[in-house]
Amino acid sequence: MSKRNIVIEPDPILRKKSEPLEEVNNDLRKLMDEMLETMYEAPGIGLAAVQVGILKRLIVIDVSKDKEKKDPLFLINPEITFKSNKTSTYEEGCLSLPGHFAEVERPAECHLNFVDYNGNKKDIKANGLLATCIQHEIDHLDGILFIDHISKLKRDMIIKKLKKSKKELDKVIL
Ligand code: GNR
Ligand code: NI
Repeated sequence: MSKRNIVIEPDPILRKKSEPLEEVNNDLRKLMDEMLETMYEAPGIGLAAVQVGILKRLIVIDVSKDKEKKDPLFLINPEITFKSNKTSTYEEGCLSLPGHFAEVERPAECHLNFVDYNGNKKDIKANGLLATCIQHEIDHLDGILFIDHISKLKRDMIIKKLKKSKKELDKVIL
Protein backbone atom coordinates (compact mmCIF):
# COMPACT_ATOMS: atom_id res chain seq x y z
CA MET A 1 0.00 0.00 0.00
CA SER A 2 1.26 3.48 -0.68
CA LYS A 3 1.40 6.52 1.51
CA ARG A 4 0.29 9.86 0.12
CA ASN A 5 1.79 13.32 0.59
CA ILE A 6 -0.06 15.71 2.90
CA VAL A 7 -0.75 19.24 1.62
CA ILE A 8 0.57 21.92 4.01
CA GLU A 9 -0.99 25.38 4.55
CA PRO A 10 -0.71 27.89 2.93
CA ASP A 11 -1.92 26.09 -0.20
CA PRO A 12 -4.96 27.35 -2.13
CA ILE A 13 -6.41 23.81 -2.51
CA LEU A 14 -7.13 23.72 1.24
CA ARG A 15 -9.59 26.62 0.73
CA LYS A 16 -11.61 24.91 -2.03
CA LYS A 17 -14.93 23.14 -1.61
CA SER A 18 -14.86 19.36 -2.18
CA GLU A 19 -17.39 17.66 -4.49
CA PRO A 20 -19.69 14.74 -3.57
CA LEU A 21 -18.73 11.24 -4.72
CA GLU A 22 -21.00 9.44 -7.19
CA GLU A 23 -20.29 5.78 -6.42
CA VAL A 24 -18.32 3.48 -4.15
CA ASN A 25 -16.03 1.24 -6.19
CA ASN A 26 -12.65 -0.48 -5.77
CA ASP A 27 -10.70 2.61 -6.89
CA LEU A 28 -12.37 4.62 -4.13
CA ARG A 29 -11.72 1.84 -1.56
CA LYS A 30 -8.03 1.86 -2.58
CA LEU A 31 -7.90 5.63 -2.01
CA MET A 32 -9.59 5.21 1.40
CA ASP A 33 -7.04 2.52 2.37
CA GLU A 34 -4.17 4.82 1.33
CA MET A 35 -5.64 7.75 3.24
CA LEU A 36 -5.97 5.59 6.36
CA GLU A 37 -2.35 4.43 6.08
CA THR A 38 -1.20 8.04 5.55
CA MET A 39 -3.19 9.13 8.65
CA TYR A 40 -1.79 6.33 10.86
CA GLU A 41 1.75 7.06 9.69
CA ALA A 42 1.49 10.81 10.30
CA PRO A 43 0.18 10.08 12.99
CA GLY A 44 -3.25 11.69 13.16
CA ILE A 45 -6.82 10.86 14.19
CA GLY A 46 -8.51 12.12 11.02
CA LEU A 47 -7.78 12.98 7.39
CA ALA A 48 -9.89 14.59 4.65
CA ALA A 49 -9.25 13.78 0.96
CA VAL A 50 -8.38 17.43 0.21
CA GLN A 51 -5.38 17.01 2.54
CA VAL A 52 -3.93 14.56 0.02
CA GLY A 53 -4.90 16.87 -2.86
CA ILE A 54 -8.23 15.28 -3.83
CA LEU A 55 -11.31 17.56 -3.80
CA LYS A 56 -13.86 14.83 -2.94
CA ARG A 57 -16.17 14.60 0.10
CA LEU A 58 -14.31 11.77 1.76
CA ILE A 59 -12.89 11.41 5.30
CA VAL A 60 -11.08 8.76 7.33
CA ILE A 61 -11.08 8.87 11.14
CA ASP A 62 -9.75 6.71 13.97
CA VAL A 63 -9.98 8.23 17.46
CA SER A 64 -9.24 4.94 19.27
CA LYS A 65 -6.53 5.43 21.89
CA ASP A 66 -5.22 1.88 21.80
CA LYS A 67 -2.74 1.48 18.93
CA GLU A 68 -3.35 -2.29 18.92
CA LYS A 69 -7.13 -2.05 18.49
CA LYS A 70 -7.71 -0.02 15.35
CA ASP A 71 -11.22 1.34 14.85
CA PRO A 72 -11.29 3.11 11.47
CA LEU A 73 -14.31 5.06 10.29
CA PHE A 74 -14.75 5.90 6.59
CA LEU A 75 -17.16 8.75 5.81
CA ILE A 76 -18.28 9.31 2.21
CA ASN A 77 -20.48 12.37 1.50
CA PRO A 78 -21.07 13.02 5.25
CA GLU A 79 -23.88 15.39 6.24
CA ILE A 80 -24.43 16.76 9.72
CA THR A 81 -28.13 16.54 10.64
CA PHE A 82 -27.91 17.86 14.22
CA LYS A 83 -25.50 19.95 16.30
CA SER A 84 -26.06 20.37 20.06
CA ASN A 85 -26.30 23.80 21.68
CA LYS A 86 -23.96 22.50 24.37
CA THR A 87 -20.36 23.01 23.30
CA SER A 88 -17.01 21.53 24.24
CA THR A 89 -13.46 22.76 23.79
CA TYR A 90 -10.49 20.70 22.63
CA GLU A 91 -6.93 21.61 21.81
CA GLU A 92 -6.93 20.96 18.06
CA GLY A 93 -4.10 20.29 15.68
CA CYS A 94 -4.10 19.64 11.95
CA LEU A 95 -1.78 17.58 9.76
CA SER A 96 -1.90 20.47 7.25
CA LEU A 97 -0.69 22.94 9.94
CA PRO A 98 2.11 20.91 11.52
CA GLY A 99 3.33 22.05 14.92
CA HIS A 100 0.43 24.42 15.63
CA PHE A 101 -2.33 23.87 18.18
CA ALA A 102 -5.20 25.94 19.56
CA GLU A 103 -8.31 25.54 21.68
CA VAL A 104 -11.44 25.38 19.52
CA GLU A 105 -15.03 25.46 20.79
CA ARG A 106 -17.57 23.40 18.83
CA PRO A 107 -20.96 21.72 19.42
CA ALA A 108 -20.34 18.88 21.90
CA GLU A 109 -22.62 16.43 20.06
CA CYS A 110 -23.51 15.94 16.42
CA HIS A 111 -25.55 13.50 14.36
CA LEU A 112 -24.63 12.67 10.81
CA ASN A 113 -25.45 10.52 7.85
CA PHE A 114 -22.91 9.25 5.34
CA VAL A 115 -22.10 6.38 3.00
CA ASP A 116 -19.68 3.78 4.39
CA TYR A 117 -16.76 1.75 2.94
CA ASN A 118 -19.20 -0.82 1.50
CA GLY A 119 -21.49 1.78 -0.06
CA ASN A 120 -24.22 1.49 2.60
CA LYS A 121 -26.04 4.50 4.08
CA LYS A 122 -25.41 5.01 7.80
CA ASP A 123 -26.48 7.40 10.59
CA ILE A 124 -24.44 7.91 13.74
CA LYS A 125 -24.46 10.08 16.85
CA ALA A 126 -21.10 11.34 18.08
CA ASN A 127 -19.83 13.11 21.16
CA GLY A 128 -16.47 13.80 22.80
CA LEU A 129 -13.33 13.75 20.65
CA LEU A 130 -15.14 11.93 17.82
CA ALA A 131 -17.71 14.74 17.47
CA THR A 132 -14.92 17.34 17.41
CA CYS A 133 -12.89 15.34 14.88
CA ILE A 134 -15.91 14.84 12.57
CA GLN A 135 -16.61 18.59 12.58
CA HIS A 136 -12.92 19.41 11.98
CA GLU A 137 -12.89 17.02 8.97
CA ILE A 138 -16.20 18.22 7.49
CA ASP A 139 -14.84 21.78 7.74
CA HIS A 140 -11.96 20.64 5.48
CA LEU A 141 -14.51 19.54 2.86
CA ASP A 142 -15.79 23.13 2.82
CA GLY A 143 -12.35 24.78 2.73
CA ILE A 144 -12.38 25.66 6.44
CA LEU A 145 -9.40 25.16 8.79
CA PHE A 146 -9.42 25.08 12.61
CA ILE A 147 -7.56 28.41 12.65
CA ASP A 148 -10.71 30.00 11.16
CA HIS A 149 -12.36 29.38 14.55
CA ILE A 150 -9.73 31.28 16.61
CA SER A 151 -8.80 34.98 16.86
CA LYS A 152 -7.43 36.72 13.76
CA LEU A 153 -4.29 37.60 15.71
CA LYS A 154 -3.50 33.94 16.50
CA ARG A 155 -4.51 32.84 12.99
CA ASP A 156 -2.26 35.38 11.26
CA MET A 157 0.64 34.41 13.53
CA ILE A 158 0.29 30.72 12.62
CA ILE A 159 0.01 31.46 8.86
CA LYS A 160 3.07 33.72 9.05
CA LYS A 161 5.10 30.95 10.71
CA LEU A 162 3.93 28.35 8.16
CA LYS A 163 4.87 30.68 5.26
CA LYS A 164 8.31 31.14 6.81
CA SER A 165 8.89 27.38 7.16
CA LYS A 166 7.84 26.85 3.52
CA LYS A 167 10.43 29.45 2.45
CA GLU A 168 13.12 27.73 4.54
CA LEU A 169 12.20 24.40 2.93
CA ASP A 170 12.42 25.91 -0.59
CA LYS A 171 15.95 27.10 0.23
CA VAL A 172 17.07 23.60 1.24
CA ILE A 173 15.48 21.94 -1.79
CA LEU A 174 17.03 24.39 -4.32
O1 GNR B 1 -4.65 14.43 14.14
C1 GNR B 1 -5.50 15.29 14.37
N1 GNR B 1 -5.82 15.58 15.67
C2 GNR B 1 -6.89 16.36 16.04
C3 GNR B 1 -6.97 16.77 17.36
C4 GNR B 1 -8.04 17.53 17.81
C5 GNR B 1 -9.02 17.89 16.90
C6 GNR B 1 -8.95 17.51 15.58
C7 GNR B 1 -7.90 16.74 15.15
S1 GNR B 1 -7.84 16.22 13.49
C8 GNR B 1 -6.11 16.05 13.26
C9 GNR B 1 -5.80 15.45 11.91
C10 GNR B 1 -6.25 16.39 10.81
O2 GNR B 1 -5.63 17.34 10.45
N2 GNR B 1 -7.39 16.13 10.26
O3 GNR B 1 -7.87 16.94 9.29
NI1 NI C 1 -7.09 18.90 9.75
